[in-house]
Amino acid sequence: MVTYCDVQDGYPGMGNIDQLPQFVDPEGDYHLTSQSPCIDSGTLEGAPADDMDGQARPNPDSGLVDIGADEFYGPFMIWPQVQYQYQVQQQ
Ligand SMILES: [Ca+2]
Ligand SMILES: [Ca+2]
Repeated sequence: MVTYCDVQDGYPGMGNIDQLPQFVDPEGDYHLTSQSPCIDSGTLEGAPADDMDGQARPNPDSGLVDIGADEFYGPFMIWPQVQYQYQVQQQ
């Protein structure tokens, strides 16, 4: 039974969507970006308490779970090296 998943070409099941997940890198970085339709489209039912980063879900606390292995916390909390580069460019 597939529910609350993002499936290419769609899939019957409650909560399933068929949209580009807007991964950071579809070739290997399956973190969600802020534009992802997966954000807050999932369900706590059957979802692990932590995402693949070890971050608690759902985020925000009273909010909804994101579809997929990642719970979106904002890019600067996920990738410290990106934040570092951003700060360097600002100087
Ligand atoms: Ca969320
Ligand atoms: Ca995450």
